[in-house]
Amino acid sequence: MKKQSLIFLATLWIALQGVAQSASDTVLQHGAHRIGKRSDAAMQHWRDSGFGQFIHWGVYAIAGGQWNGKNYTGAAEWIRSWKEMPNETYDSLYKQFNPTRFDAKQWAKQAKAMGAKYMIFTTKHHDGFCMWHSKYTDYTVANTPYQKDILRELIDAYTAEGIEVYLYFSIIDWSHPGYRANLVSDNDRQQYEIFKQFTRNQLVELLTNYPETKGLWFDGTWDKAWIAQAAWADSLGMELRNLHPGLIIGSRFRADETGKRHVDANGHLIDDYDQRFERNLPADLQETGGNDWECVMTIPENQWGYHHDWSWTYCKTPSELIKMMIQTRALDGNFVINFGPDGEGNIRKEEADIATAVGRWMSVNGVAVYGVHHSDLTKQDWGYATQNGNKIYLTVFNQPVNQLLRIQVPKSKSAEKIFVIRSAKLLANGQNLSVKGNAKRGSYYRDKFGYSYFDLILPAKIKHQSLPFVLEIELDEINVRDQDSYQQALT
Ligand code: 2OX
Repeated sequence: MKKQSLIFLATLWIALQGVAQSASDTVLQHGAHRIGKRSDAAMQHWRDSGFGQFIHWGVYAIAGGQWNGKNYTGAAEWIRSWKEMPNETYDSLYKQFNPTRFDAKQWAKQAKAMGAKYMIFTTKHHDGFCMWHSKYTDYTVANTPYQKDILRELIDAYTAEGIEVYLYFSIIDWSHPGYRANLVSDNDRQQYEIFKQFTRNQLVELLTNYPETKGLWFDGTWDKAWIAQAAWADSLGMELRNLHPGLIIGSRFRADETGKRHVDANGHLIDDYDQRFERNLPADLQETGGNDWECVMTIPENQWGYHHDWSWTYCKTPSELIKMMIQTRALDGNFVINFGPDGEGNIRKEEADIATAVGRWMSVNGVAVYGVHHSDLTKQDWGYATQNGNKIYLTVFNQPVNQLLRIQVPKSKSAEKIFVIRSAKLLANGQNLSVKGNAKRGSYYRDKFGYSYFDLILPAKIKHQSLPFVLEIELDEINVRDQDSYQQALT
């Protein structure tokens, strides 16, 4: 291309950008600093990882959602806020924190076997208790009977298994004297400045002492006091990113200067991925806004930290979790399952069993989860489709009553062409499946909306499986003018 044309195109591009921004957008200093997805290798790696593990562990695990023989049905990691439990009692729990059963290597092996590619760990939850040796407070694991640096043990063990570590960090800190939810007096504002400096120091400390960190997962950022810190939080984010190139930060960290969270006043996602899908999934791609996003999911209804008793709460099955994971991947998000180890360092049997079941499924069907994105297929009743290059993965939750699985193929852009299923393979055993009504061999079926369908013939033994199965298919686009037996079935 000639130099002039390049300059012309570049000028046009800049002009169009200018129009797009000036026509309707508010001028923001502290909104999104990028429109659209990050395109660097670190972010692509996050995207390809697809599946992670969350671990909520802190002194709340000792209480386990119970106090004085009473059961707390709120989230167990919030028990300090429960009116029956005195704060002083909670704030002394760390003196008993001695998880002698904790085995970081075993947790990491279990996570690896489950298929997790990354792990998010609660370095500090709302109570302010630090699971690392922070020099900025005494309220850390260093001052418990256990003493050892839990974050260091976990990073070493998970890194050894090839699992990347992200740090959960709560801005809410009930242990810091300067922390406020709301700033109403001059004293509040002075105290909050001390708290902000403390927060900044801890974050710099984490990235400096744990350089293996891939990203920061912020929480507890919904208070008025924090929302009002748009400029300061923005500059802190930049400082952290400069300190740690490639760092991944979700949309929950900071608000813009108009107080908008997650998406700024112009509707653009703040920072790297949408963190709003907590125990919640988008229904379709439109709802994701085309952004990167992540769903973090609990196994019980709403328990993140360890709760002694799960008998009263509805728990998800491996099948439900796998379905959510595939729905997530089919809509270009990452899926994360939470674990809440107990005060001794045990991962409860219910969670271990889920890790085993999900891992067994992933060892066969992981190609449908890792490195994939949404597919070219429309949403269909049998399940969800993901895609990697030319390979489309059909994860089938709703099995047909007969042996025929009807697949709607994408429409060709050309009226003379259609897509056909060239090959189909059952991942569980590598068996190739035949396609009924293959247009290459003759007639095919097309509905009044212009969609074509092909029936895959399933093996008889696939019926009545407890977990979904995955088919890997490839499509061909063929010219139908040459097909002498073209038949249009209007239905
Ligand atoms: C939301 C609105 C009001 C009060 C509390 C919440 N909240 C806090 N919801 N979830 C949380 C924390 N985020 C999860 C990832 C857990 O850490 C949970 O404690």
